[in-house]
Amino acid sequence: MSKRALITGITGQDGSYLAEHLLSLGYEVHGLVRRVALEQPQQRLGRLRNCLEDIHIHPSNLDSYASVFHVLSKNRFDECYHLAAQSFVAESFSDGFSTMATNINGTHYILAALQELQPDCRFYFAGSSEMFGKVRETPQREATPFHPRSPYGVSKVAGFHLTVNYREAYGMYCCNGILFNHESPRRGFEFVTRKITYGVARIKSGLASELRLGNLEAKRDWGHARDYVKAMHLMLQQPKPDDYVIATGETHSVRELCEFAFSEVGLDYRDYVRIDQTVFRPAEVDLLIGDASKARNVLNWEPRVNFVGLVEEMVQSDMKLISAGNEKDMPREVATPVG
Ligand code: NDP
Ligand code: GDR
Repeated sequence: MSKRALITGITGQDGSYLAEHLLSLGYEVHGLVRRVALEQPQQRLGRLRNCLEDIHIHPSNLDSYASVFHVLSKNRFDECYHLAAQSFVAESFSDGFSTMATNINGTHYILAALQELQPDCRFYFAGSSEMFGKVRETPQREATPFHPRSPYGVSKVAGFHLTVNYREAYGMYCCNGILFNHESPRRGFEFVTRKITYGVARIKSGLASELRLGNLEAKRDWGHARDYVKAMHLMLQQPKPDDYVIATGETHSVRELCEFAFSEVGLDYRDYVRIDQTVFRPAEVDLLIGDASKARNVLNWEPRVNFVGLVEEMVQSDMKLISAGNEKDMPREVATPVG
């Protein structure tokens, strides 16, 4: 009998790759999807175009316990990957309340409903390197203390501890992935990697003449989403539940990212990048670099794509997107207003 998995946030970057990965392993894949997405399938289900026919969609909103409870009372799952969240750090400064509500309550609703209805279902929580924030040690590992720097980071620390608490209090199989930044051609346009690679493609194609960015000195450990969803699955296959850092162990600044991305199409970023003070955040996470030794040793997990490969893939994909004139996939403008 094939295993059944539920993915919250299946319409997002990670949800789409995870759905494809689990299908390739023979899973029956179910996803929670907001009703508004079902009403605009072209735009909102676009990342699922490769597998939409093969998955089971349940309309549900994380903001309602009743809606989560309803789905879990009607369907049994072996594994639940809880990926849904307001995931844009900058937006969490603009509206910390809704980020907290979705990210903390949403996680609590899923855990509480699972405990009530199917406590044997294995649970994965999408924790984040943003929990380390103002880092206390470098590189960051599972034992590094948290010091979040945004409402988003605070919400993920709360989700992390809720997950540990359900594991300890009720003996449930609950794992935290502490994933460092991971990107892909399916990344949202508001995140800096995609903003840059799409901006590069627009400039190269003559559709734009500049790219406005904020802090170029921030450093991140960027990996590929396709590699990272495999680690999520591996975490739920172990004899005991645990928490794991997933990272490449390489760090680069936003400036280096610009340098690589522009040079991929033969341009010099200094001719096009303009600094926009409105894009700076009230509190910044300056440096992230992860130590994924535990995942390497216990899960036998290794990232396949490095920074250069990732940037190349994203730039080439955005060049193709623009040359195909695929308007429906494009945002009206690249610049994102952030607090
Ligand atoms: P995305 O922003 O691409 O996807 C977020 C998903 O959450 C979407 O499917 C979205 O649905 C859904 N969602 C948001 N709010 C609600 C709600 N109220 N009810 C139901 N669904 C909701 O994120 P990623 O795929 O990049 O990330 C997946 C998870 O991993 C997130 O929790 C993120 O915080 C975390 N994470 C991501 C990292 C990264 O680098 N990508 C690193 C570490 C952690 P809709 O399409 O309807 O908006
Ligand atoms: P992050 O990703 O905040 O690390 O969260 P993002 O790509 O938004 O920012 C990375 C760094 O780039 C700097 N930056 C800019 N960022 C954006 N978005 N737009 C700009 O114009 C810009 N200019 C500079 C930022 O200040 C920051 O330092 C991502 C999300 O996926 C989270 O959900 C996830 O938990 C973490 O990664 C790990």
